[in-house]
Amino acid sequence: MFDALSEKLQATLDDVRQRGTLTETDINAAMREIRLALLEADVNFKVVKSFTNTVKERSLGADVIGQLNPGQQVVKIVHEELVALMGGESEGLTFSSRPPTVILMSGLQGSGKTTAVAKLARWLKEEKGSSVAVAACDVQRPAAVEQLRLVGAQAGATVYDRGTELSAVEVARWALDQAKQDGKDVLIVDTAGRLHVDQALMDELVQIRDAVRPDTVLLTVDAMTGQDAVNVAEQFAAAAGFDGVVMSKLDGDARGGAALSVKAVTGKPILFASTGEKLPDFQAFHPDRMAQRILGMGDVLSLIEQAEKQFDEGDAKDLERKLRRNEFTLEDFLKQMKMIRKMGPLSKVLGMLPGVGAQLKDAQVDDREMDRVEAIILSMTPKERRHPELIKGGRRLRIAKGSGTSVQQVNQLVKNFQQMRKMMKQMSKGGMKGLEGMMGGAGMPGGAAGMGGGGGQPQIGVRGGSRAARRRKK
Ligand SMILES: Nc1nc2c(ncn2[C@@H]2O[C@H](COP(=O)(O)OP(=O)(O)OP(=O)(O)O)[C@@H](O)[C@H]2O)c(=O)[nH]1
Ligand SMILES: [Mg+2]
Repeated sequence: MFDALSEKLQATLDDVRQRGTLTETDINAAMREIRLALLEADVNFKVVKSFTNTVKERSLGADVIGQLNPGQQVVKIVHEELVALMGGESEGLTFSSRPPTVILMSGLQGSGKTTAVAKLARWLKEEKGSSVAVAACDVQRPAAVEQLRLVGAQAGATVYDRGTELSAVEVARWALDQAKQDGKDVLIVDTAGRLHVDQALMDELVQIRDAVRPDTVLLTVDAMTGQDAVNVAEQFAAAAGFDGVVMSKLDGDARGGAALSVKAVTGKPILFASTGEKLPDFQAFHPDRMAQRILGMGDVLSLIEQAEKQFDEGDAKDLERKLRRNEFTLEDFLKQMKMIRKMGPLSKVLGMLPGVGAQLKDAQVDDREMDRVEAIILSMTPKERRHPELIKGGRRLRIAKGSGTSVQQVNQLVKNFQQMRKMMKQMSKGGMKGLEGMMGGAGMPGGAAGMGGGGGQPQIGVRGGSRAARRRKK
């Protein structure tokens, strides 16, 4: 899914990202590429136009924020707009405060409704621990009832069916009573499809809706039908209404046009993605994760975002100045370490840096080591943090006791810090940036700029860091 689109967008954005500066001409060229890629992915042409216009406007007007270069900002904007295009923050299902929560499934014939009913039942059971019943309200064909009996049972749901003896509305009403009696958390109502959106279909849907008053009406659309799926959704929105989309058969859809257009055209988000014939092939749809997958940048984007949140430019400048003047103290070090830790466990932060993931396999990252370093520094007086050379004899013992460590560990930290400070001073001449330097990796010469680990090598609790650094230099 999205393979071709993904490839093209990535090529365009990689190119943009490499540039230090971006002219309006560069941006125009990039937008042309993006427009073509989206059109080839079968995205609705109006949607494409408005998408590229927004991205262009925002890119031209972007402020220079924090650590991002213009190219990175464009990547960020494209990502944000892709997320918005697919629905932004998805609200998910609405659950009733008085169970059962009722979900009504609608859609054209063969779109994947019955399959989606069973998959959703399973999903609710597994993810939310709900007790789920499904109602067989497709009474057009006996086979449809039989199909739901089968897949509903496989999904672990109670199946309410009356064969084809009653009308769809009657079955729906009866099933709701049953669900109440049985104390079910959720009732999902399967309905009949038609070849086309017609009045009879809409009338029946509206009648069932009025009978069971669903908390959420879902529309299943077949992603493989591309823009047809979007047109169908538009017709349903106008005629019967719905709250969210189940995009089915995404596994058979190489282009992704329907998934990218449906929210913009109907105003309703995709809530679930169905990606195969088996019951577990079903996921809640997360626009942000999907956008990341399309852009193929893994976690680089979330790193950009988090770095932006945690590091303000003023702090970075301040740090650089301190390093240059050799005024960097253990207090600053603690501050830096805390900033990094706010971004998540160290192993995760390092793993998010491009190219570092693989190296992490042999570099063990130990967050406990950082806990220890933090405890030691916190046990020092402010004066000691500014002048670590004072830490001798009795002071060492006091700090070790206060932090629950040993005198040797305190010694080691002070020694490593002094070594590091020397090294950082040298590096700062080559354009030191707060994050990179403290991470002891990611392209910094020397690699290990931290402390706490054993041996003579200063480390920030990253064992095997020197080996990784050697490999990086190759
Ligand atoms: N590959 C793939 N096949 C799917 C998916 N969802 C449904 N199908 C298949 O699509 C066909 C139709 O699915 P149904 O669930 O019966 O569709 P329906 O909308 O209930 O059809 P009617 O009841 O006839 O209106 C079945 O063969 C399903 O196995 C999916 O996500 N991926
Ligand atoms: Mg069906």
